[in-house]
Amino acid sequence: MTAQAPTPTPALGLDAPRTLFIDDAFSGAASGATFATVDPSTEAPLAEVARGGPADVDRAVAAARRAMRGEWRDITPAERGRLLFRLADTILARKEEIARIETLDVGKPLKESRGDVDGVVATLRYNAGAADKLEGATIPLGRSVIDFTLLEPAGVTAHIVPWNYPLGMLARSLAPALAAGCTAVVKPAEQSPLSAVLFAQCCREAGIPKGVVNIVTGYGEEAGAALVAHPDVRGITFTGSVETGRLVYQGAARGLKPAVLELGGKNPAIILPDADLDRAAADILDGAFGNSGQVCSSSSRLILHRSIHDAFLDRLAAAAARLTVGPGLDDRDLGPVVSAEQHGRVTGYLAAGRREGARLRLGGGRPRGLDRGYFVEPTILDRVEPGHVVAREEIFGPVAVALSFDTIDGALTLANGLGYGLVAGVYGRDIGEALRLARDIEAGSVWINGWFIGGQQAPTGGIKDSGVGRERGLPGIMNYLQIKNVGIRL
Ligand code: TXE
Repeated sequence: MTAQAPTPTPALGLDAPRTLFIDDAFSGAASGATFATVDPSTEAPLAEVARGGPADVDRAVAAARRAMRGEWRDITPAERGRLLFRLADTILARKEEIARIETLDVGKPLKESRGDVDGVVATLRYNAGAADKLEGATIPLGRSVIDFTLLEPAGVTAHIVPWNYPLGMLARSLAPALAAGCTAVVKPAEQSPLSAVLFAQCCREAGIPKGVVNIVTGYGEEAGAALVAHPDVRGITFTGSVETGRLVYQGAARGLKPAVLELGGKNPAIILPDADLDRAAADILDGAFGNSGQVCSSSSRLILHRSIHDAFLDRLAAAAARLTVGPGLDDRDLGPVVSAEQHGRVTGYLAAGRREGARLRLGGGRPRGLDRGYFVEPTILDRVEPGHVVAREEIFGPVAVALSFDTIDGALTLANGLGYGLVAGVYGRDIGEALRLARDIEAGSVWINGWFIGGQQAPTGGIKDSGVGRERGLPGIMNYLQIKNVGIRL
């Protein structure tokens, strides 16, 4: 990204890059620095954004800390819930505008961005409904003591958000934090900060009290790292790469802060010989190529029984060949990947796959007629061996890799053979077999005969290198609560 002269960002209703939202007011960075976001469909600069740094983070955390002690602390949990419901309604009323910005900034087709906004609304409503149902417990210590627990908000929380679902990931952690009574400082990804600015506008419109939600746009190593290190931040939620996740966790450990980390995956989809191949292919199509494969829980690693290997890939390749690719606003099946850097990363993996001897079953290049923009064809790599780089590393692009197995133990060894452990899928008609695999697969979620099963209610998260902790559902709210025990001797 180049530092250019600040340009107006009329798409956001701003006449200057005042994209920091601190204490209910929009401002530029203390340093005056800005950076440009780029439209991945055209490679043209899209908007100029404030490049927040440590001084801005200090100001945002101070605002969040003041809010923790003010009006926000004193309103009832039911009222907190009502405010979150109102925020959901405000966002829904601006759905088209928000979806359009998300599409311009990330490149995803409009229908996906609209779906993302619906998901944000559902997240806010789920957590809004839970705000006044967070109950402590009474602990039986005998007749001479009354002992109970209080669930108290953790305090100021930091939310470091990735670029694949900018608003979705923001809401996934912010909504439960607010439901729990915390305040927040959000650091959107530098590739896709614009929808967070609209979110801030919605917070204002919905009457979220001053300082409860603060947003600092900027780079990870500057604003993100300052937020992690800030002594007044009492909890961190991070979604992103394993590498950065380790840094964030180290920073959290230095400050003895709890951290929730979601770090992606290389998710195995095991297709058993008796699977319904048509249904499995339809699911995997969506799981591997939706959002151009930039999904932590994508079905990116196909583990196919040798007897149905070709029959399955024929179906998947036929369906994937029909997918249309184009600029996000044209609303085709796939948009570009998010950035030049990500495009380089994905095409680098495709070259590595070819070098290592994988066979290109579909795609592998730039879609015809799209000379500009960070586009990659839907791609299937076949004859991939477990040791290949493309079988081991998260590609995070529209690329599925296919491996073969002969026995259930062989499938399990492949599935569990990597450091990742986010989600896994099993397709087969023998539900006993599928459940045995679900038991033995090392992953935070296992889906049987379906992909992307879940919603606001179902906890999600990784084991091993895929992360620490769970988000969504009631466990997702517990991340933002402290348990205080009170004992009374009678
Ligand atoms: O991630 P980073 P990148 C994976 C995916 C992708 C790769 C790299 O494989 O190809 O990661 O993407 C902030 N302290 N995922 O480089 O660096 C950064 O500003 C604090 C998987 O974009 O992890 C952004 O807001 N924060 C994934 C966020 O971290 C820092 C989603 C994520 O950026 C920081 C995205 C620092 N030192 C990428 N450095 C998923 N799990 O879904 C950066 N950041």
